[in-house]
Amino acid sequence: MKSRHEGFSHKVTSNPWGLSEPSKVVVRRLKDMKECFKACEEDPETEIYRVISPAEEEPCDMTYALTVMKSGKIGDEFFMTKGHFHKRQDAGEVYMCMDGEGCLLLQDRLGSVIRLDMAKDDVVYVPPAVAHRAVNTGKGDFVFLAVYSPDAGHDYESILRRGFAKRVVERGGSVVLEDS
Ligand code: PAN
Ligand code: ZN
Repeated sequence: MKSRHEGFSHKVTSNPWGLSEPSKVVVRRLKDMKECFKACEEDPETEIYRVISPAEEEPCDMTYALTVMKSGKIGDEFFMTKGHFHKRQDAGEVYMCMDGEGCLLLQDRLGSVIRLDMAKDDVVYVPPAVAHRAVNTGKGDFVFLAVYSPDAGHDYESILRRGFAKRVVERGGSVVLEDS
């Protein structure tokens, strides 16, 4: 394995979307995130998204991960990520949209939410200390690269307990942000 001090690189591949080797893949299915959707009658094995990241284990100060989210809905809610705060309060992140259309929900510790739309070639800064969730509102895969510090840590529990105050749903063919 190459040392991280030598740098590392990957190709973002399309068709299918992914990262070149050496990389690892985590698949999130409906059964892994039932608490996130209001309805969950769909097949628990339904893949919602996958996260592909470098396979190297050596510690480093920056890394990246590619998220590939399918298009679809559970009930009236668009496919989305679980969402998390970073454990480190000073750790922000940059998202770059490679394909598709969607949005990011950012929720602060007081529960206020903003929605930032994202489409191919958009770059978005996610500030520290906000929970962030990506939502695929388009008809194809929603693909984005996240660049962050691996020691930021992912805190899923805090936002799961409280929940996002808004959800992204389809109403009469339109994408709508409504109170949870
Ligand atoms: C992203 C997310 C990725 C999956 O790389 O981890 O999109 O979302 P969840 O982690 O909420 O399941 C990121 O924000 N990293 O910090
Ligand atoms: Zn993050």
